[in-house]
Amino acid sequence: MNERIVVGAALYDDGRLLAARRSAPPELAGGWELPGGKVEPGERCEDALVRELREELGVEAEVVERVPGEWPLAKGYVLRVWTARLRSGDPEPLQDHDELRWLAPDQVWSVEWLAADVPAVTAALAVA
Ligand code: 9L3
Ligand code: MG
Repeated sequence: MNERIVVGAALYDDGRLLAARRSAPPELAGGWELPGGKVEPGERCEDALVRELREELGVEAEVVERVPGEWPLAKGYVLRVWTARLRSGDPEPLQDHDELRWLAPDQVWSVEWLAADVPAVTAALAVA
């Protein structure tokens, strides 16, 4: 069952990791996250991730590999993360974000990640 799973992408291009600043909801606004969102009933996690990146950023991405681990979110949701590669398009903040930033390895901790994303980013860096 894919109930209560949120998928996030450690999306890489040219060795840099994409961080997205949330503009909604108010309690998360201003925090940076790995882009993604809720898996729909019956949807594969990897398909949800590709769909979310298309909807939120207007890009086509390829899922590369699962980042081991699962991180708790509000309301019983959990965050699972995959590394992903940009195939086409230039990410734009189309939904729920007001800024995007490509982070070089030495810049990864220069943004204020959401609490759940801190361990997720740490784990993603370990596999990338
Ligand atoms: N969330 C946290 N970190 C992330 C993502 C993609 C999502 N990297 C949280 C924020 C919301 C919930 O999960 O509370 C659902 O995300 P969305 O569908 O609003 O993107
Ligand atoms: Mg989202």
